[in-house]
Amino acid sequence: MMKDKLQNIKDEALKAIEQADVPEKLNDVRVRFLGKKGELTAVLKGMKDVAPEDRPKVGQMVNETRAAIESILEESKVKMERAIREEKMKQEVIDVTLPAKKNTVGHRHPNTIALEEVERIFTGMGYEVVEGPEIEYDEYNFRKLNIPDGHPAKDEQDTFYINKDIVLRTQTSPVQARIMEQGKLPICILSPGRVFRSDEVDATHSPSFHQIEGLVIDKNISFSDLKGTLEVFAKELFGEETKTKFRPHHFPFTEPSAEMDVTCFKCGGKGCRFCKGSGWIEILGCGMVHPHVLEMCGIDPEEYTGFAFGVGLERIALLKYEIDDMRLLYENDIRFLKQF
Ligand code: 2NL
Repeated sequence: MMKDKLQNIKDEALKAIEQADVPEKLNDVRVRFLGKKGELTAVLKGMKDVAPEDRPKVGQMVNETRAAIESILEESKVKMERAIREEKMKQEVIDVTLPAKKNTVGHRHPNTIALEEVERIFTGMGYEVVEGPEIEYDEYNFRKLNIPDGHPAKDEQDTFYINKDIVLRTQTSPVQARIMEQGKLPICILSPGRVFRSDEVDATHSPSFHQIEGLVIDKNISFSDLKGTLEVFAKELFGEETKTKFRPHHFPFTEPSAEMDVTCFKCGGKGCRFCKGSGWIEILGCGMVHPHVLEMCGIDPEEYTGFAFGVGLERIALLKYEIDDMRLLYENDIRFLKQF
């Protein structure tokens, strides 16, 4: 009788195990048959109704049944887990023969390439690169650079005013004026950075562009130092065969002032479409720092002299990469940018 009962429990358990399709259901089977309130445990609890001489035998049968159910449960669990893992592996398989994702690492903007080239040339000659604020006092942007009130450069048409004393800098010279004021001499610096003019956008103008200015101040600095330095710069940037030409010009902050032309690197000076037939290309403005500027920045012009120059970064980038429209530099069209 007891034997039949145990056999029934075992059959029931096996059926339940067979029907279990997830590990949680196997666990349910364990609880239902082997748990504290399980069917097999109930049989053990009913031992008191079994004749004492039969108890060891019944006990042994119960244990055997428990062991049998346990071992089948364990076996099913292992099988089920293996199946689950195999299914997962199948789904997560990596097809190493698929074409790789295109590597879209970018590169430096042509402006940045040109800037780093110019910086390389001047740091090689001992210049230190310095930066300063893009929003400046009128005082530093104009007055200390000998640009008095009423000067055309100060016209509202040309300058962005924050208020009557503060402007978006129209040049990077104020950075240099601040260095001069600190009073540590000699000075040999390069100040690149963004500048602003109230210009309409066209092929050669933008309300925001970049300038690289340089300033050297020491005892006995002369115009020949300026010429020699900028000639080295031109040769490094455009090639050893490049010739330079200085034309008199006017800037309020330098005296004398000049513009430097280089021989056209396309035709070597014979004249072509690129240099509009002249053989020369204008690349920068320069001059000896005006004594009044030195004075206003706390430097004695009797003791010290210096030269300064200013280059438009976009102009260099356009020339170097033969780009004919400045707007292309700002549109950030990847099809354009990836050519450089
Ligand atoms: C140009 C001309 C120039 C300077 C910038 C300068 C700075 C100080 C004192 C004197 Cl602190 N001069 N800078 C001098 C001459 C020309 O730039 O056409 N730039 C695009």
